[in-house]
Amino acid sequence: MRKALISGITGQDGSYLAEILLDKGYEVHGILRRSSSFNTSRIDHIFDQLKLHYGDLVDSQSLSSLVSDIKPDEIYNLGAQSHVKVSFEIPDYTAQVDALGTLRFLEAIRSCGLSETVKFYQASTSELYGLVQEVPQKETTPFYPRSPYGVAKLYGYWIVKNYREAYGLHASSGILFNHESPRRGETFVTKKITKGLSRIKRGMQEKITLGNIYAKRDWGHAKDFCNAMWLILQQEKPDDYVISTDQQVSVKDFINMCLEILGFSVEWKGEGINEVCIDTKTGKVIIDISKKYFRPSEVETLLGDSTKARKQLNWKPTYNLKDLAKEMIEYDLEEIK
Ligand code: NAP
Ligand code: F7E
Repeated sequence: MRKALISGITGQDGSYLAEILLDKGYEVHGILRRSSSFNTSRIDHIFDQLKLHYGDLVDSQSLSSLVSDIKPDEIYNLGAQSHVKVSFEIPDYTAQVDALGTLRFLEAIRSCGLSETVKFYQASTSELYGLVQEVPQKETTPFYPRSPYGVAKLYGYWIVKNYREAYGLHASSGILFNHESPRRGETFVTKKITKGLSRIKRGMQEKITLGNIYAKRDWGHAKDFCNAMWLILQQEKPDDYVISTDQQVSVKDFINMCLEILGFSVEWKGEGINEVCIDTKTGKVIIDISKKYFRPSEVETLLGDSTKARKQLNWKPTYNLKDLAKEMIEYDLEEIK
């Protein structure tokens, strides 16, 4: 039986990837961070089928012990401080986990003498492109990260490439563009919108307050993107791949899509920080803007070109954005009930 070890198994992607690997018959091990309260809600439905171990990406010793005890065939490094805005507030910690955590994992593999047998997947990101140097962005597009998160992930990307070249490790990066799901963390913009608007619809909340609604993203479904992670590690040779839907919309477009799904009739008024969205039935402001949610340096636009993955991995997304938004809203409405 093939064995996989996942860091970040309690996160959005970790939970979908664990399901995919269990379905394929893997023995799935996951790294759990110690928390004062339960942090396994995304994997509770498969909890009994998983082998969970305490560990942390800032703790080299825990990574080495896990790698040497489990001797996994595949390692998926999904653990990260993954919030871009938060990375401006805790840049040192973000670098410790997202940059050096990747190095610690690679060193654990090397020091356990498993360089020739383990396949390593690195959760890389479209945030590497930041202030985009080319449209659309593909594997050869120069990087220009715009946040401590992006810079930390840039180190992760390069150290993976270096260990591949220096030690022959089967180590690959998936450069994934934004991907969402009902399990998305509540402080990311799509979930904040679907959950907030669902609560407003049910009369449980007055309004949501957002930041830059003119930022554009290439949003896909986490399930589709986690399938790509597995495909990347099944390739004979390690390599880096952009994974994206190759379509772009603004945050405001996504809001309007969700408003339509929920049956709101609205009017947008004002500009910049004074822009508001008014529910025309009640006359109430349901969305406003605050500087609080703007970033010190923003990634204004991201659009992927996933031709390489589509050709070499035979991968393509199966969800469109409207189906994704509907699935998120249905989940949120059900949860509110
Ligand atoms: P997420 O929901 O925020 O999950 C992050 C996971 O990392 C959680 O399991 C978290 O544990 C764990 N973690 C945080 N700090 C850790 C540490 N010090 N040691 C060990 N584990 C730690 O993120 P996601 O959306 O699933 O993303 C998965 C990965 O893909 C991340 O590396 C992210 O940066 C990257 N990525 C995400 C996207 C996207 O759009 N979702 C796009 C490109 C790349 P707790 O549950 O205990 O907090
Ligand atoms: O922001 C704007 C915000 O936080 C998207 C992570 O998974 O994807 C994610 O990073 C956009 C930004 O995702 C609010 O300024 C407006 O332009 O949902 P987000 P992100 O920063 O793109 C990448 C690929 C990753 O790798 C990351 O790990 O939406 N925005 N108003 C807002 N964003 C948030 N969070 N909250 C707002 O109120």
